[in-house]
Amino acid sequence: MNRTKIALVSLGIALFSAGIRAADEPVKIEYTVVAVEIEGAKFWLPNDLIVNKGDPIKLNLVNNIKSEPNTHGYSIDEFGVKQVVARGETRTVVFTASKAGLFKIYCQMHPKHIGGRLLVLEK
Ligand SMILES: [Cu+2]
Repeated sequence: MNRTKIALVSLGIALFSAGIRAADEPVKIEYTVVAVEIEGAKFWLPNDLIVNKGDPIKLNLVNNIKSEPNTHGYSIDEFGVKQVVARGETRTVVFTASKAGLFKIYCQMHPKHIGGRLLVLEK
């Protein structure tokens, strides 16, 4: 085998190894969740999120509601999530889904704002 072939085989082994290591690492779950208004009702969409216990979660919260008021909240009490997002802005929330179960997602500022559920599956 010449040096070029040895180098390519080594590179292939290195990439294969990197692939195995990456598969063992926890998957980072990232969702973009958008506040929208549909026929007068305000929603966070998608309203239901599904993750595995232990997953590190990143949520990008976008407020696209054009009507007043111009700020909306996004809360998940069990994971200490409590964010306020102004119209046209994006806020990021990072947390780990450390326990399994079904948890309420809601706007802490407006009880009528339709929230959702976070389903954390036991691995
Ligand atoms: Cu709201």
